[in-house]
Amino acid sequence: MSGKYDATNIKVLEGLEGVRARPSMYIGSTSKDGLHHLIYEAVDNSVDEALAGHCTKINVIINKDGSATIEDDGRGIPVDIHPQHKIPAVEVALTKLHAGGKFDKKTYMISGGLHGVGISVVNALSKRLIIEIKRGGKIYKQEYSKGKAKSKLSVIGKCEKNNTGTKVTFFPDEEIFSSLNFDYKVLETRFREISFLNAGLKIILNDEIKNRKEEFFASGGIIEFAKWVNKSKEILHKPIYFKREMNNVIMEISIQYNNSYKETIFGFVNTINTVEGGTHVSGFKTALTRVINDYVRRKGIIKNGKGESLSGDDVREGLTSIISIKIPNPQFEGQTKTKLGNSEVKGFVDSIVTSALSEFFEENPTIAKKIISKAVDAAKARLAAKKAKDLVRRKNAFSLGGLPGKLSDCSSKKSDDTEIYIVEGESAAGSSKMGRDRNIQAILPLKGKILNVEKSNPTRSLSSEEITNLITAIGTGVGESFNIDKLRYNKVIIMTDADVDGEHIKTLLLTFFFRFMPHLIENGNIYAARPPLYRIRKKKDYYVYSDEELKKTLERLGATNVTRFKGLGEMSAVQLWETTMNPKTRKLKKIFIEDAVEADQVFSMLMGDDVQSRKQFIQENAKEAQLDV
Ligand code: 0RA
Repeated sequence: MSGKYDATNIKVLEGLEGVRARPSMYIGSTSKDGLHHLIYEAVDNSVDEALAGHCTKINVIINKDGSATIEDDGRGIPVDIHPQHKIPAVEVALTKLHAGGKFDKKTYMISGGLHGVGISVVNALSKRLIIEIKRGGKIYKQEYSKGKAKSKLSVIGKCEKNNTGTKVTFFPDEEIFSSLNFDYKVLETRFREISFLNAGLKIILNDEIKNRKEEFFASGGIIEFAKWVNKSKEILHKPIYFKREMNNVIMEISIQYNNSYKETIFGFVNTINTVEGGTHVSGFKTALTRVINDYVRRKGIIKNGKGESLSGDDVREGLTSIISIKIPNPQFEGQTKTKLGNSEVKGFVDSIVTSALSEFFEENPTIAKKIISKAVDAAKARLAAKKAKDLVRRKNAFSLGGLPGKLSDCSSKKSDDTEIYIVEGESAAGSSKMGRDRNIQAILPLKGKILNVEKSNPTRSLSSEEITNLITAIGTGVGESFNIDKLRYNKVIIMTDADVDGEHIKTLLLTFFFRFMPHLIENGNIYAARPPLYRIRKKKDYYVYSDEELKKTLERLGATNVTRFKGLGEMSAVQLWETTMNPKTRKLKKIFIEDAVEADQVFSMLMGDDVQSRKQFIQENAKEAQLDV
């Protein structure tokens, strides 16, 4: 970090009380994300031990009693007395914040850990933590609570000398966290990622509550990652892979094109997903565009001779790429500290990709041709799409105020507090127009299912009427011409029936936003409305939003009178307002690209051509989808 005052400086000044006083500063939030961060933090410590070459397996258990256990087969945290602190080294690690230089930093050349805050933060935010260490033929144990040792480190047994490792079990403190439930899917996604990024490391996730268990292991590392991302797509070639090491920087890249229109680049720095990109990603992009254009020119592939180049977007259409670099001193920038700032990295990645990829193309002309012909097609489509877009713009310039006729706009022009509901079906649109707060809520009705954007090329989707209505109403434009300042509403709320059709329409819309306005998702502007599933009548009306809640409420009220809402259209304007639209009482689900990997998988599976995995996914998720979203 630079010389500014920031979280890192303050961390050094405070003790573990500081962590409890301001937990979000260390783990991002105290909601679901923060809760999961505790597990990541513990797992990252074990991954560090694996990076140092001493650990091959990490067990993560979600226990029935609400705790989580992370166990590794590393060397075991040292237990000898720390010379300055006069307590066992493990106790230092657990009770001293950011105990920098606590251990020989050389074993930690490359450190993962989202913010590298360490295991002491997990301890500080747990009402109880138990650590067990196997080291030197002995088994040690110690208990903690809210960051403080509750017992002395003691030997509780013996083991084989070569049987070593660390096991941490912690109970997140309900005084700190608003949610205490670990989410299998969230953990699954992250552990899969970690296993791809650490070839040969095995992570076993065992959820004792949901009775689910899975092993994540990728001997091929990021080669398998690229294959996994592309697994429901039609691929053009085997993954291209290279790895180079120089001046303590390790760079690994895998590249595999598929025949879709989407670009998927995942960048990682020390196994941290750099969602906002950074110098490693931009170095890669620059090199890719240059290498492909050079090759095209050298081989005289584009014959029209106008000297037109392929753009970056052209050469990245259908590209899946994983860039993983490991560097000693990463500098993270950006809103969520997930953008790599180290300027020296750009040139490093650029020069390595340039030489490695040129060489690869020379040696594999058939693959080179496939990739280039895809990029040339993309360039043609780009020009066609531009024409289509100009057409849309012209058309809009002639219509009233430029806004679609179907839009019932709100009266406020201040985009900060306005909302647009995108509503499925005629009757629901009618009730929502009557029930809404006209001042701030606009309604855009949708006619049935919008065009499936993944299956059509950009030119076609951008000229469909439902989509142009959506684009004009939202105001930002799409793709390269996207401009967040032109956003006409602060919240874009998708309101569909709580049934299978509604889910499908919602997914279509999300695909649209994901492909054409991903910034709106990142920026937190996209929401799904949550209409109630049931009404319970007992003296007054109660609305419930899930089956679980239904069970609880029926028990609590001792009621039996239940109506299931089949669709939004069944609700009156007043009911719709009270249950789903009133900002004071409604439930909204914010849409995140919490993990772009997962989202991409789901989107292509649901939208793409692979019918088999789509069916399987829907069967597995049908019930949950209705509850969660
Ligand atoms: C520093 C030194 C050594 C091990 C560890 C840290 C270590 C930390 C964690 C945290 C979770 N699992 C871990 N496993 C190991 C060992 C130094 C030595 O034995 O020479």
